[in-house]
Amino acid sequence: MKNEPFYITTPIYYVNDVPHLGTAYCTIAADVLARFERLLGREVRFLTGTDEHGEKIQEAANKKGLSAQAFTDEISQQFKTTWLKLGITFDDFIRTTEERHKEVVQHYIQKALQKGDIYLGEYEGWYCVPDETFWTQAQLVDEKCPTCGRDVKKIKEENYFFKISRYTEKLLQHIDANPGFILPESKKNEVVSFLKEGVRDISVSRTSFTWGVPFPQTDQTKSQHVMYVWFDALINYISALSPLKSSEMVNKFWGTESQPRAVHLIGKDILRFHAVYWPCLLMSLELPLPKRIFAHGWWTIEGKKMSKSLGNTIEPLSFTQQYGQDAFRLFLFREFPMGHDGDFSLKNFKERVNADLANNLGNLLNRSSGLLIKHLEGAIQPPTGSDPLLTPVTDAVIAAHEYLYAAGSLNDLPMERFEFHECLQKIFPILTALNKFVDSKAPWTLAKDPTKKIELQFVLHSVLEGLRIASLMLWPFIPATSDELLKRLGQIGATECLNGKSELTELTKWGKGRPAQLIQGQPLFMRLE
Ligand code: ME8
Repeated sequence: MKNEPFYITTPIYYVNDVPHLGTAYCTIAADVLARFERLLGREVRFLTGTDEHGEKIQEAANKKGLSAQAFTDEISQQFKTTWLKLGITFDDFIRTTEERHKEVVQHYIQKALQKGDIYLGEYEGWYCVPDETFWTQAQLVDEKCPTCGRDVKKIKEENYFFKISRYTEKLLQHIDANPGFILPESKKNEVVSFLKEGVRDISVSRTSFTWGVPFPQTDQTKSQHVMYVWFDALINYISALSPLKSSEMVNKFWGTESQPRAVHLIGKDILRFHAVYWPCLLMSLELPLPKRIFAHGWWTIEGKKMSKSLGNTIEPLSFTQQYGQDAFRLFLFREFPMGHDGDFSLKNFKERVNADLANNLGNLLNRSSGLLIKHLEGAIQPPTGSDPLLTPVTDAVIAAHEYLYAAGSLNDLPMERFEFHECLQKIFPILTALNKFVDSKAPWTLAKDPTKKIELQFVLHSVLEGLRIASLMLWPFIPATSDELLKRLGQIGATECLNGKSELTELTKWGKGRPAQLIQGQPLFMRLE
């Protein structure tokens, strides 16, 4: 619904690494959804940021011979700059080392302590530093971390523990009552079985290092505890809404129990933290749960696990400088559904860009605008007339429109369920049908016969009308291309929807184009060899 607040978050990224394909994928996906919602007229808040505390970051800083603060300042800036250069439209960038975050973490922990949900104990077991995760002996696989396969270390230290079991039954009920809470379905099932097995109380503080948010001191301990990095990190989703200053942002973007607003997009590796620990902590704090947690799959590169040591990571900035941002953005969601794992290969990337963008979109624009300039003085009009050969085009427009903007309940569109792949599969048939229409009508032949001028007009105006609609629908995925195309066609573009002057769902119907003068330009996409 128009004007409704919408809150989308990415994970906050650890600063021991720089932006790569995996983090770019998640951030771009959140950007696509943020743009889609803004285009619909909603008031969007899009949060991303960096996760800067914990043992792993302290070790990484030591290795570089920098103070943890200097180290995190440097890498956090790198994330922010990369996202800005990639055209990511985040509204806020939170760093866990910021005062505004730390004070909220301490406030909430104090609250959970007062509630009696936190107690002092001793942890003895295994710890995976790269994943910042506690494991029991029985959970290890071949003595290694069961999720990342790396070495674990034995630790024994005083920790505060969170009585998570107090909330797991309530969480199971919530999951059951809210089918879209954890998506995709397969991930929901994983969470449910994990919960049903019974969850052990979890450490929420550490004592063997100091790089973290200081844990509120209690009478029971003399040691200085710092927050366990995951409990510090998860709170970012609310601390960024300044809950201690006023309840305005929290009410608006976090929402209420009956109208939750927050949508957390995460990778499948961090599902348990988001879908189990975080909701239980929120229940303890008596705060509403998020509306949705969506776990996306993992990318491999040319069939291999992406890793720094293999040197096969994709650096998003240099890749997009070479191949273009829109091509990259489209490819990420065009190949496979977001809940699946997928492989990034240059060959597939080039084939996809050539088929979808150079041929289907770019070449169609070139062909039709060339003829329009040559034979009709570049004059664009909404198409008048009819032809059964056009029906597959208008049918494809109706089908895409239905699916994108009206399917499901109004408040839960396929894009909001991260069905980006499926949405693209509804939009691209418009372009395929248009290309077929052009081929069968052969406007280059019509142009040779002066008695066929009306038909020629109808064909070219129809093609440009179809291109107008498809590019508006594609704007969240390929914003620069869409802006350029609509500018050349002299049509209302995203800006008018964003500033509330036009209604996207009206504008994307057949026949809503306006008379204009075509502006010719360079091909939008060159074929990649
Ligand atoms: O986990 N394909 O941060 P992070 C797809 N700080 N996604 C990938 C990927 C790949 N090959 N590699 C990594 C953290 N990712 C915590 C989050 S949130 C409160 C704290 C994704 O920098 C991964 O799935 O290790 C995860 O969602 C994200 O990158 C951040 O990972």
